[in-house]
Amino acid sequence: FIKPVNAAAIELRIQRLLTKRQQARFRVLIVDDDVMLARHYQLIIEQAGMEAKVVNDPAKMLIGLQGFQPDVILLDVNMPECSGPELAQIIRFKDEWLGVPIIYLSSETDSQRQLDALVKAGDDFISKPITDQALAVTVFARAQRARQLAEMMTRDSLTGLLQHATVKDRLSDEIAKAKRSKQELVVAMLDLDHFKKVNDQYGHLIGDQVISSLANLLQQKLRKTDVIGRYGGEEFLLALPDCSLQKATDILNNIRQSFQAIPFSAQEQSFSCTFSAGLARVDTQLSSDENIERADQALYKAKHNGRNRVEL
Ligand code: GH3
Ligand code: MG
Ligand code: MG
Ligand code: MG
Repeated sequence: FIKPVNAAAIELRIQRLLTKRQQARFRVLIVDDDVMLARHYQLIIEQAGMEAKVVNDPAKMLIGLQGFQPDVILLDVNMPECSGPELAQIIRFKDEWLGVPIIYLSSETDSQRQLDALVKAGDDFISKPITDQALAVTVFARAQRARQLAEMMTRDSLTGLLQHATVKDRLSDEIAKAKRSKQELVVAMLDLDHFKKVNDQYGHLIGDQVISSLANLLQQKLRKTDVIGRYGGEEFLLALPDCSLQKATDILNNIRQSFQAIPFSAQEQSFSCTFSAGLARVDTQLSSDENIERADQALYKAKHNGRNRVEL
């Protein structure tokens, strides 16, 4: 029943398609009450270089989702206790799973019933028979697209930096890591100085260019392991792992001076811009919000003490 797949060729092609960021293998959750069939799909998916997990009991699907965090769900349509479309509706009910593609895989050939399933919830309908290779490639393409979109959602569109919610999540991750490794972690909050004046004088588009320039500079000057986010309009949140307060102060002062030296031009005038920064050594006993609050207080001090400076 389980026949070998021409998987080596598929896997080779797939691995070449993967970019560096996507190297974590795609995860596929297979929900099918037919144990043998589900196992067969699992083999096809695994042989094509992806990870697969099988859930035979629809009641256990949510646990499967939670633990496995799939990139794609391959869903049977006809199951005794709960139909595929009903399950898909339950999945779609949770924001957390909104972006995960649901592909029905069934021998249902009635197009009206296929349509009904897709209208309820779900993204694709694969009707059998389908070749192993076509199944693997379809699932792979869906997973790849879902990853790209998920990655895009974490980024701020103007600067390409992590957006507000994501940078907060990453800070929490770093705090947990620092707690385990007992390494120093610094959190920093940056805010452009008198930015309202830049907007008022030169317009919002020029203001946006200033924001982008600072974002580029931060990406150039900081390490790959540092976390850089656009926290708000002209505010940036950084997490610098394995870094002392002194080192962080030096780094931020260096960036501050480089930024100040960038010439912007608008309306046949040249102008420069500055930012202020507040730093705090992360206290792993405190929440990420409380740590951000401490960096914010230091930022307030930098503003109060005249701007264009770094304070603790
Ligand atoms: P301070 O030195 O005290 O920070 O003065 P400020 O004028 O920079 O004051 P504040 O930080 O409160 O003001 C932020 C301003 O930044 C308000 C808003 O017009 C502008 N801003 C926020 N987001 C954007 C954006 O995405 N693009 C542009 N061009 N301006 C923005
Ligand atoms: Mg079935
Ligand atoms: Mg501000
Ligand atoms: Mg400001």
